[in-house]
Amino acid sequence: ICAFYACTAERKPRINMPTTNLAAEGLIPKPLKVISTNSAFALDKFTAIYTAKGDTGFQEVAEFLANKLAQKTNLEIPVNDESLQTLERVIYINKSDSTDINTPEAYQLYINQDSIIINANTAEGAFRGIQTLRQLVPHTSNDTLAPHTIWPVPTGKITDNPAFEYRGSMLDVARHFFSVEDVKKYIDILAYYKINVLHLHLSDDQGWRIEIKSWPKLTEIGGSTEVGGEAGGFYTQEDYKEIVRYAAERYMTVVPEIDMPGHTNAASVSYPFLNGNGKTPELYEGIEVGFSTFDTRKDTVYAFVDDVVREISEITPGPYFHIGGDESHVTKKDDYIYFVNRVEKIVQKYGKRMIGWDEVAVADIDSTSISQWWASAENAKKAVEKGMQVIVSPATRTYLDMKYDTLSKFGLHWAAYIPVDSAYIWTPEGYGGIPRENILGIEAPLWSETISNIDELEYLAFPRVIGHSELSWSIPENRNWEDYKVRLANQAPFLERMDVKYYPSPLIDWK
Ligand code: TNX
Repeated sequence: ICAFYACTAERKPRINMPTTNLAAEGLIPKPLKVISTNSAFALDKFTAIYTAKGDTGFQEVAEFLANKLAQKTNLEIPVNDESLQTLERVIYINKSDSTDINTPEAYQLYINQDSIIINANTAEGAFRGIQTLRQLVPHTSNDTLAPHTIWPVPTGKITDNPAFEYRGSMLDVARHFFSVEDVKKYIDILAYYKINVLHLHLSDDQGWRIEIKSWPKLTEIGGSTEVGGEAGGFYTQEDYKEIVRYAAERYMTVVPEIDMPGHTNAASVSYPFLNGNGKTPELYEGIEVGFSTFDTRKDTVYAFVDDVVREISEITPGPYFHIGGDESHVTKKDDYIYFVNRVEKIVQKYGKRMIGWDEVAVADIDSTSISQWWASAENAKKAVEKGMQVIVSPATRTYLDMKYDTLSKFGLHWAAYIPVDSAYIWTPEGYGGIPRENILGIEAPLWSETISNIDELEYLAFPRVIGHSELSWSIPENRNWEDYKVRLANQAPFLERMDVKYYPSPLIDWK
């Protein structure tokens, strides 16, 4: 006997939802605006996802969400399944032309009792929005509120938009090589925190890590070792494309860096004509800096640079090419300026915007090029005078290779000890007097002299880079250490489920 009321009740169970507070959820980075409506959406086996049809990327974003929710909950949530007759609980991912959502990464997330609606102008915005939703799904299910398992998601409205368009982390794969799998794991975790740039430091004195078809010895010889003398490694162009593809699936831009004219020992060992310091180069496995340089007055050096920039640019969809330019201590100043001027033109010829470490601002550089401030306030000022955008990466705050404290197992400490609070409590807006409009964003570099595997990488990067994600996404009014600290503690279940070997800083009351 199935009275109408009872059937409905069985098919679409009425669930008495607990009182919730969306605004008190442990979201990182903190969204722009959150309004709580204090009920819950019961994510369960009756939930389906639908997207705008025919809009590029939205279907993929929905499938990404379904996949991640399956990993977390074991639910198999259908995406755009037309055969479902009655919609029980629905997640809509909509393309919206609303002018309230006025940047590509902006989104609105409306969570009601029976539906979740994500509005974005672009699939990229929708992708950022689903990261917020992923964070709102509880780590453990509730088996008592309903006759079946549910994951209650707090109701309310979120309006969100990033403070900075460039939110990055750098990985040094030159001092120690990291496999494609390792890099993918790093990308996947960063994307959860809405980081949208991965800068790969692909060459240095100790290793050349990317296949250049026209100069095969770079990887054959230059890629053969790393710090400490272990066998280095390199990415074939196919490997690199796979990293780029995986990042793009997460709306993350890969910025390739070939560090020049200093930090080039591995290149000069492979092709000794490149060398400008008069020494016969040998493979280098130490951690000194500043001893190598290209011969910046030789045309053949520029033919080489042209090939390298061309081949890498061809497989890099993102708009940037990083030429390094740091610590060229054995390059004469005039030679250095001449080099950066010429290489900037090569980068532009291949359709890319040049990024360089802060030293490049001494050259006659174009306002479209970008300076990455790591050490010198004077160089940063020069960049601003030239009308350049600046990426803020102060070594004392953002260097992920700095030790947390004297007890840290890995890391250096030439710039500072950087405990988790010190990495977070500073203001990138107007940092060092740079006008806000000149700041493109923030990047946290992870140099790898002292780390040689993914566990060690994760120990240094996490949890600090999570704080950098908030500094680059959330506005200053929404940032507060005491509040952040609690939200960070709540990341432990996610990090553990993802098998991230984060440093359990004693400053945080981990859950
Ligand atoms: C300085 S930061 C460097 C790197 C080192 C790092 C170690 C920068 C542009 N150059 O070559 O790996 O310090 O912390």
